[in-house]
Amino acid sequence: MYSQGLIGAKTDSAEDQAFLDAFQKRIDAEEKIEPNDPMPEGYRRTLVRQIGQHAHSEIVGMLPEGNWITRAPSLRRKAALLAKVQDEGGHGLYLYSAAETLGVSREEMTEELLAGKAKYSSIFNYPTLTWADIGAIGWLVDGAAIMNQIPLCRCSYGPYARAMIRVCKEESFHQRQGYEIMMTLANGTPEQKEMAQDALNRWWWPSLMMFGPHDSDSQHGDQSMRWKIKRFTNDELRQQFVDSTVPQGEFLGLTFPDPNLKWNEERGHYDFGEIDWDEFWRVVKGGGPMNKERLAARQKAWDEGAWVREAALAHAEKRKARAEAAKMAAE
Ligand code: FAQ
Repeated sequence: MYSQGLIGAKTDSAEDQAFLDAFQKRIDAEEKIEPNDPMPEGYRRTLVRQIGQHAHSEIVGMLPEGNWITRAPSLRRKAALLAKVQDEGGHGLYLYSAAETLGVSREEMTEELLAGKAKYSSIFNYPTLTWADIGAIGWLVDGAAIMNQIPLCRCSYGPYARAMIRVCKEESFHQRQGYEIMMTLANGTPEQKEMAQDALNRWWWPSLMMFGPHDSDSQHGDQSMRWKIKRFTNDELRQQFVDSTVPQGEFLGLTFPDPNLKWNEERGHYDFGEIDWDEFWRVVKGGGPMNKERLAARQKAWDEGAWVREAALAHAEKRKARAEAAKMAAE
């Protein structure tokens, strides 16, 4: 049920070795692949899968934080959070548009999500229990998203790479607003500091899971690296994230929930403990604390938006008919 759908997959594509080699040569020469260029079906399918998953993540990712807009502690915090959540909606739309250049519609992608065939990031299946969680999401979840997305600005597929440039700029603002919330709490009353610590305790491991399985278990990793869709492996990005985030947590005076986390002078990196992969796969396969609620919320929004889609279509048809009538009258 949870294998990613391959929308529009062609099974009869005749791709001989010469075609595949010529394509790889373009990739190796760092040429951007554009929508009308010939491309292997596997390349197209990989992009539809990844960009679709990414788009769904942005849209589902609006839900945990949206939960706190009405309860933000000040007008300033509310305005910033509102802007952040709106940005995420915008990111989802750029990404759906980028995927549409590969011949799938947003409607098809949404249907795959609602049918449980398309994935979205595991991180959004955890609940936001306190205001500190909004700080932790900005700091850690957006921080992890940036680490993963900066290299995607150099992805071989032009529309995805270009969409990522603006997305990364906005994610950077999101990360700072989250860190600022954490800083305020960490320097506040003992109760506020405890809230920040509790949020770090709950969000740290799920944030590390955002980077995906170990390289040895990453089904698509090698091929995506060869096609320069991915520029770094899951484990490389996870390590970069740990290395840059731990000093930030130490500056806040907080403790990471990992007794094995320590600087390794020889490697020039932090060592860290093993991720609970059973939990990761359980959440990916629909068994996380909030999976059902998240999909139910998306289903409700889709159902309630049906009249808007119908009205937009009827309006577009009317305009087209009017334009055609005007053209005929002029002839
Ligand atoms: N959750 O072979 P790999 C954000 C799946 S945006 C769920 O290594 P790949 C902004 C994977 O799909 C966050 N599923 O796969 C924001 C595959 O399943 P499939 C989203 C996961 O594609 C912030 C299977 O496991 N970012 O946070 C996860 O080479 C704050 C095997 O994995 C993106 O989507 C997971 N964590 O590498 C919004 C970035 N990890 O498809 C609101 C673009 C793996 O065969 C608030 N995506 N899987 O059925 C990527 O870079 C890649 O797709 C990876 C996975 C790195 C996520």
